Amino acid sequence: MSCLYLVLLTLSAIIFCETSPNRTITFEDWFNNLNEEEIPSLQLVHHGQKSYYFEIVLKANYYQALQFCRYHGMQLLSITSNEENEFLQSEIVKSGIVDPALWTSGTKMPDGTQWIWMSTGRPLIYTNWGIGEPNNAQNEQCISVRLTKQFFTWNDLNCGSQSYFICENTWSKSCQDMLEDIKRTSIDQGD
Ligand SMILES: [Ca+2]
Repeated sequence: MSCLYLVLLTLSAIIFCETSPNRTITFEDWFNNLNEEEIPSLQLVHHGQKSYYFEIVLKANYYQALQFCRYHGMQLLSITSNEENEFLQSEIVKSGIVDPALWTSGTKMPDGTQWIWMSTGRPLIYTNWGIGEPNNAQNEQCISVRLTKQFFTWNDLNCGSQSYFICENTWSKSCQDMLEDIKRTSIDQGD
């Protein structure tokens, strides 16, 4: 995705501030109603050098979640630090989504043993598995995150499970500077 496109996407999100519809839609609903001439902008949350999109209406399996994120020029989530993990936890707390799992791009599908982030191809360094996880309870090769009343932890799940998910974009430094300029200008103009 080009830097210009990222900036335009962000501008669209700032200007239109779309909110999620108050209904659950299926992945098939979404896919069957795609309009290639008018790809909707997503409401992004910016943090550090990443932007995130929290999909908490549409449920999808792991592969469909990958597809959705790529359709919007994004990647399915990767988590590389405790600081990032804590930010994601705080955002999910704000969203009020307690209990449902959300897909990340974490998986061991390539060789069945090594956990990687599919979005970057890199192995997991930082982890935040729940107690007893990963347990491969039901042929579980994909990683979800989940907020319970007490904990925000990772769990391996069957990749065919239906879950919400989080997409991400990683910004270059120059893009980040442009984004900060746009936000400052937007605030100065009282938008
Ligand atoms: Ca598990």
